[in-house]
Amino acid sequence: MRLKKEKGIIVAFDMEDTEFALELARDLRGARGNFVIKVGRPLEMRAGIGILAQIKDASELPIIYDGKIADIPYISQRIASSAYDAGADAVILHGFVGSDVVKAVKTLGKGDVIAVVEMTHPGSDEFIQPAAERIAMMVARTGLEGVVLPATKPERVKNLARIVQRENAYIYIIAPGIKTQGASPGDAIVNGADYEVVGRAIYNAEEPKLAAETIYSEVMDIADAMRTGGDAMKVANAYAARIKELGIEFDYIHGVAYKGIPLAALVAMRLSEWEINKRWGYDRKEEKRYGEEGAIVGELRDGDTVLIVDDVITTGATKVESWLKLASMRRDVKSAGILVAVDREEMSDADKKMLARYHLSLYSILKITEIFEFLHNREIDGKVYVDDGMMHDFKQYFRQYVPETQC
Ligand code: O7M
Repeated sequence: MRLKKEKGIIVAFDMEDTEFALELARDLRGARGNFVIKVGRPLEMRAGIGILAQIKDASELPIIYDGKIADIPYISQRIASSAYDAGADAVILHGFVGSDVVKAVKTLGKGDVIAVVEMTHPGSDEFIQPAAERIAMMVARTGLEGVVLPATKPERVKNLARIVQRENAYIYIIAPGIKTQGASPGDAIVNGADYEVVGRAIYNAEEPKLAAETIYSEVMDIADAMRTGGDAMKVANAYAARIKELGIEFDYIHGVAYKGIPLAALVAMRLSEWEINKRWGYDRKEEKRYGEEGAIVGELRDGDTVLIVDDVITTGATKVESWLKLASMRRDVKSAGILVAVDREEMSDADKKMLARYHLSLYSILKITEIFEFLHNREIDGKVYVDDGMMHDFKQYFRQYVPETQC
């Protein structure tokens, strides 16, 4: 079972009680959300490597063996091989040990290989951080499936994610340090990570399954809202209705990779049912290999007015990047603005000025505060998703992280 490049939570199984580990594995099998289990050395040392298969059977989830392998190529390969044979779908090794070790484990071809690029603890800044950019480049070029970046240092996640994804658009990024080490759920995902790793905040919680589900739900994801064809239609409908309601005029609708890609297609289809028949396209992530003409998929023409669609907006940086690419491809391209499902209301004045500079008007279907206010103490399918505690945390987050002018 390979890990997919999608948003989710990796639950760190660092507890030492085997029975409890198996109980949580069984609980996670039916939990709401996209979960993966990472087995660390504390549990493996207590229970033996056989615990991997037991947890896999109990949870039916992908299993990562986090041995943080850091030995010579021959030994690293043997450790990884034993872990795969015991049921691991992926293994974690240290990138700093060098490309020969990384290649040796990769050539086993037995499962995903994930390398630690930079770590969450302060000591990581002493020796690892100065080399992290080079480590990132090396592991991405070696064709590994995943990298570990520190959620506790969001700027580092952003920079390093850019480096690895420039080399390899399909690599997934996992980021530990959530809650107990100080990062908030979503901090790393907003900055380009795919999975966030959570250990103590789940396995030390009074109700670990509930804690896992709650943390998952804090990580907003439109993909979740579009899980089935019917749900995707509802989402497309909401976008299309908003376009009509606002009277946005455009010739071409562009989806920002990745979430904007299905959105552009679905919204264009939905609008065509209302006789609004427009061209649509999306970013090609591996553009460099194809040159300027291959930077997008879709037919953009000189003089087009472009509407950009995406799932959420945080700083707007990726939208500006997308717009500049489109504007440089054809003559006289004009902007009809950006439409997102959710405005996280986290844009600073500088971010807003940046959008204004390129005449990129921002439209959203919902604002994050509206969502929380709507869900607050409201029961949906027998469950209250935002109770007083979560509302309090949200307000605190908002006060702490959202630029002053927004509050
Ligand atoms: O949520 P916690 O703090 O209880 O656990 C964090 C987990 O992430 C734990 O399993 C650590 O080994 C791991 N981790 C870090 O905390 N920091 C890092 O820099 C790297 C990792 C990690 O997962 O590396 C693979």
